[in-house]
Amino acid sequence: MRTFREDFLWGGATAANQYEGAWDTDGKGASVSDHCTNGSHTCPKRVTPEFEEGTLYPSREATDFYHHYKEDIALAAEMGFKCFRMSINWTRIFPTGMEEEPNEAGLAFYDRVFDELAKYSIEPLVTISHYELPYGLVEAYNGWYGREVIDHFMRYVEAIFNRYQDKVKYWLTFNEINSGTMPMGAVLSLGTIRGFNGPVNKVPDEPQIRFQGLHHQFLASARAIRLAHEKYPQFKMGNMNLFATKYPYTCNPADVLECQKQMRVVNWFCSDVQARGYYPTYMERYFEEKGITIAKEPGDDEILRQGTIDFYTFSYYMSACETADPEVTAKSGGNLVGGVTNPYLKASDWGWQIDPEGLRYTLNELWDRYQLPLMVVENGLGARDELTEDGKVHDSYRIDYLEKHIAQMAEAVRDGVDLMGYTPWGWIDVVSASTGEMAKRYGFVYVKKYDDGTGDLSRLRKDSFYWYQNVIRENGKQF
Ligand code: BGP
Repeated sequence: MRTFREDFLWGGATAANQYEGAWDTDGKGASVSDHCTNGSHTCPKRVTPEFEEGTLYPSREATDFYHHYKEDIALAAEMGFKCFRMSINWTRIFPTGMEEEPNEAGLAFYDRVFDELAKYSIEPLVTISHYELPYGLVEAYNGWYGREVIDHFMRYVEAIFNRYQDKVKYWLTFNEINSGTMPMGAVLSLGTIRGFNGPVNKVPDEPQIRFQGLHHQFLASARAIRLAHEKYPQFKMGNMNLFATKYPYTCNPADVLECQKQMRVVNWFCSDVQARGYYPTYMERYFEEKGITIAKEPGDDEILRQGTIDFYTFSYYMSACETADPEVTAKSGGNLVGGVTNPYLKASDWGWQIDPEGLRYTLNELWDRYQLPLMVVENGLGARDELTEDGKVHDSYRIDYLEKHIAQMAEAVRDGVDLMGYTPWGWIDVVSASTGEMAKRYGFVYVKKYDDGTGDLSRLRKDSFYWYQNVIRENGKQF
């Protein structure tokens, strides 16, 4: 029977905008996330073009990796991490996104981080753009809607590829690129929110603008990959797709077809472009029915064909159902996109339906479709943790969630999937992407930082820390 590879990349995932803090230190500029206020499960976070006095912007301090990187990397090493997923904050390198020359102090920070990781032989896995679009590009071009942003992005990519060519091997171009197929993607990923002031669930939805922006991201991703393949053959280039797995609500063929349609637009479209190098034909009808026209320039198709990925990565937290029946109204939440409630599953406190077997199913589907090495670069349970008086967190619920998902990954490996690694989300507590909360925690390490902005940022090992350390030590043999 197959088992996890000997060189399996066990680790954890973070993103600069939710973790680093130091939002204006050493020349850093503001990104979209620095313009987002805090929120909660019931009260959406807001985007404000001007900073409001007395309002909390949680990404600004976050959990302060900027000043804790040595301590945090030592904790990761103590757990036995082989891999550390992080992102580079574009605005640390190009503060408005439009400068001609990179900011040396920003580049130097990541040198220090990569050198620290190297000390422990931990492989960095770097997301080039993880919800960190410079706000300057929102104002100048309406974010990724402006084709000019591709060239600004490439200047950033050239700077970091050149600088870190001997330190980083694994790169992901855009985090959850398919979030652009969903309304929330306009804020988080595309930045097509010029002048918008208000709660994130009230951003006017303009599919024409979103899908055009996505086309520009495809081109940017493909150009970065082409550059890597031409100039840095040691690099391995991946995508990153939000996988919100969907099942037909019943075996009624109408439900099956509805589910297929949703799977294609939400989950497969971006993956197909990035793995195969061209737009899938099923999108023609979708665009036509929605009145969307993608403006392409000569040469675009060629760029997409030349910039396909070497490995496929995705986030997986939950699944949902789809139905054609308007009478079925029970809806569940999810990672930017939900669906119809599945009566066989239970949900987290934030309404995301927990489905470990869905991960095995998804891995098998992905392997069959692309035959590319796969990596689960986000997975985990956002939960409220209780800190005991003696500084412990007994998070058996988190261990239970992760244990069940790793067991299903092991099944998928036995099914024949080539799985490279696993980096559960927020291995140390970070700010939530969807709600801006600290109360929604994922980590093996607890950070004393709270929703009112207080907390001394000290780090404490949760029960799950020791559990995960053991999983890595055994290379997942217990599954
Ligand atoms: C993904 C993002 C991450 C992360 C995670 C958990 O969509 O890539 O940035 O935040 O979801 O989501 P949340 O923080 O909303 O619970």
